[in-house]
Amino acid sequence: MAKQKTIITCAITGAIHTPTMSDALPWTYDDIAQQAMEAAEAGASILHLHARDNETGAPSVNPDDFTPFLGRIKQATDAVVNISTGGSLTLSIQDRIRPAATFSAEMCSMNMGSMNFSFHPLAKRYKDWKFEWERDYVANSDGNIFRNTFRDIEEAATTLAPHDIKFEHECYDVGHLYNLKFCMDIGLFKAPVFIQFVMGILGGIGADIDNLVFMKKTADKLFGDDYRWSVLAAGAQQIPLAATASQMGGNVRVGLEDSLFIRRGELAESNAQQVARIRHIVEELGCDVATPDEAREVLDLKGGDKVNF
Ligand code: KMH
Ligand code: ZN
Repeated sequence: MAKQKTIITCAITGAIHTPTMSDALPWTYDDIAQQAMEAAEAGASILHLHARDNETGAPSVNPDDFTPFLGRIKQATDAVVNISTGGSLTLSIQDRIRPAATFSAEMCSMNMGSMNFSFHPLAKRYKDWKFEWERDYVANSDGNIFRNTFRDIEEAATTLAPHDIKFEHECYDVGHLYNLKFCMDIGLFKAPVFIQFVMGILGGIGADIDNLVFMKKTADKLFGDDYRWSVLAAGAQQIPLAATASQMGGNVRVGLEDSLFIRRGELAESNAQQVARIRHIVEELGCDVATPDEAREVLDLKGGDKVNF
């Protein structure tokens, strides 16, 4: 059997948990479009996208804040567009799924459990904030629940079902894999699912190799070999764990949404720089990187001509 190619997802802009503490983080329509195109050029076959209000810089789930960059990305690249349904910690699931439904994207995220998704330690690290709202949003995240109840997941799944969108099932801990299995058993999602092991978020599982192996073994136990997977490690372990995942037969996600750095202590210049770095490592380690059409085939996507933008 031919060796599976590595799919690189790039998550372009921080919205839920990455304050704008680097000038490289794109948040305007133009910069999101530009960096997404460059990331695709560098080898990302999937672009995971959030939007920001272009006046306040706040995370936005208003489809009008997606329109200005979605069309440009589609015209300039054949990358798969994956729209976030995470939105922001404080929004309802009904609001959060609106962009994915409006644009009937090929993919969207699906967060598989509720958690105290917290990044409040950052409030002590920074003094000057790009946007004033970020100070309180970050500091108060220790008291915030990122709500993804079974009822929320069911609502998202049933609302989005007619759109034939492939989900990136974001699992932040081992229990979320069991949540996914339960949801599959009651018919909400069909195999083969695409699972993103999300590691290194405070409130979820830590980003280390033992935990990655445990997540993978648990997923093997629950889903057999009828699933695809990828790793997103937030922060310093982003590139090291992605490299490890590629050697374990998994796919990788990088991007400034999850880490502002290219290596320890050095801010990344762009999303494309992170994509180029992981691509180089993966190829040096003997894996080939998937093109967008190869990613479409592996993940059984509906195709870029069936989206609504
Ligand atoms: N940045 C990830 C840790 C979403 O967009 O639905 C969380 C995320 C969630 O990507
Ligand atoms: Zn996201």
